[in-house]
Amino acid sequence: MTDSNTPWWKTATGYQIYPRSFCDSNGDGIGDIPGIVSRLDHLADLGIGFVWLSPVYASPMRDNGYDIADYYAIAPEFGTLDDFDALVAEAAARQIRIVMDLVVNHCSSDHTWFRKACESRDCPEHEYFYWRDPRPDGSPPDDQRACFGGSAWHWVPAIGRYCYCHFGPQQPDLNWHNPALRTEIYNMMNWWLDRGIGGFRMDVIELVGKDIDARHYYEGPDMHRFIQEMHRECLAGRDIVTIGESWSVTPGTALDYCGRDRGELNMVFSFNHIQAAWDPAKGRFGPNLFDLPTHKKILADWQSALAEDGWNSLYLSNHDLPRPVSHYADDGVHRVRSAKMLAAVTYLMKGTPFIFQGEEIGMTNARFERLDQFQDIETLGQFREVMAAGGSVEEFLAGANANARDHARTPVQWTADTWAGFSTSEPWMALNPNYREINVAADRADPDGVFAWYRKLVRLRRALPVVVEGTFEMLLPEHPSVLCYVRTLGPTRLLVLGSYSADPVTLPPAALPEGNWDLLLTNVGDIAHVAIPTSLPPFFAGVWLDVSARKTTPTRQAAESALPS
Ligand code: TEU
Ligand code: CA
Repeated sequence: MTDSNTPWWKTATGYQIYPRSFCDSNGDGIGDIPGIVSRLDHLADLGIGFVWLSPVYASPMRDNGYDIADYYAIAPEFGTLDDFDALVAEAAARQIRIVMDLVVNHCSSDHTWFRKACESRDCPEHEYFYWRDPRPDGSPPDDQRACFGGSAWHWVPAIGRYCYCHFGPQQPDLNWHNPALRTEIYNMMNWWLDRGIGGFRMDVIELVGKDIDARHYYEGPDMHRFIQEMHRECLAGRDIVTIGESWSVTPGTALDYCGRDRGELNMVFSFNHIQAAWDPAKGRFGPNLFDLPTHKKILADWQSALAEDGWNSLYLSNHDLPRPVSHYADDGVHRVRSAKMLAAVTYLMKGTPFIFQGEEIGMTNARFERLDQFQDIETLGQFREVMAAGGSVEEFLAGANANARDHARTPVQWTADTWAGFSTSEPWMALNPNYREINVAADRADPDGVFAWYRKLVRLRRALPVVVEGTFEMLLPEHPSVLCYVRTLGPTRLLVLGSYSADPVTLPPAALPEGNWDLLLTNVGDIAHVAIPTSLPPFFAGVWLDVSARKTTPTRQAAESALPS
């Protein structure tokens, strides 16, 4: 076991819940908080230590909760504050913390602050937002585009000015340069932290320090100053975890956010490995350009950058991303093997794993044939942009089918029953038709299923200090279809190998390090205690322990205790 000085969030595994699509308890077709409570035993069985709960605050749901209208209220469709407190208590009874999503770069245009701001230039709330006068011809101050399409400048006739909206026209950016606004945010954060939550995932925290006149949005000049102030006012001294989402952070800037002496955050969610597979011009709606050597280089750079300070988050999936088996491997004949391989190579690196709901049973992308099947504000907004620029529907649909955020938001498939056990009525979003074959009940009934494999990985993390504390060395960096690395802690070495190929792969015998390698886990049959094969079946994965360490440390026994038969 790791020593007592290791923070809980380094040995724990996280699990992201997108509440709208997780589990519906009252038959309205929308996931809710009591639905989450009803599934906590599933999470406890998986062995996770905390939940990242996507927003449950009051919201008009134009961006499914990432547009908050009241930071102190629970959206009625998700439940009540009492339901939320019950979730925190029931989760704690299972040693699971609830980490909330903090969305404070912007709020909803339905928020009282914005309503007041649009009534008068003189009220204090007016300066909670970024306003600029129109150009002489009445047009927006500049040509900045919004993430979800259209101009980033939203005209408010009653005020005769434009308001800055980085994402959607009903998501006005909060003016973090206003100390009164920051005080409102800190008071709200402390109110939730005092309710016993386990921390915050911070939505696009990279944007809070923006200088809009200089058009410097990402990692702006005041971002670190604000995060450090937030740390002093809200985070310091609390036994919590904080993870900042940043689409611009790099290995070169990561320690500025999460270095141990920075007084800022514990981790960042970076997207270098995600955007490397995106078309530079078309972004997520272009073709999938995934390339394993590029992917490995990025992962290795992040492991190296945070080897001695800071801490990595490890993930392939979240509510904004396609399902990993479909995006990186095979969601057909080798789906189960692919799900296991991707999890092993991703979650045994140095850092904290984040499992996204449904990933633990190998859920796949849906098949959207028509545009009207998409519901995400970004998909629909970017479709309008692409069409206005003369793009083709077919091309956009192909890109959206590969990479739209909607894939992650189809309801979790609990059973093969009507509505997949997600609800007793038609869900808000169509189920993936494969729920009859791919569902929690069926997968958990299989001792060799995806869930059983994830469960073993989570336990391995807790049982073997080398997983949490060991160094990381990427092997075969240039190999086109094999990801292989070794973790080392004193005499203990763990070797992890995965093949991304749909065809058998033969490794040169000298490719792998010397060692008395004893097989701990494999996704192909039960090849117990076999040395590392040089001929790898499609989407093969294996985890080995160097048993020459056995004589000196109880690693093997610890591993076996974590890997129930
Ligand atoms: O996402 C940040 C974000 O910028 C992504 O939406 C990204 O820009 C886009 O998908 C690129 O194609 C966060 C949340 O995770 C997302 O769900 C919200 O919609 C967004 O912020 C606004 O709060
Ligand atoms: Ca419901």
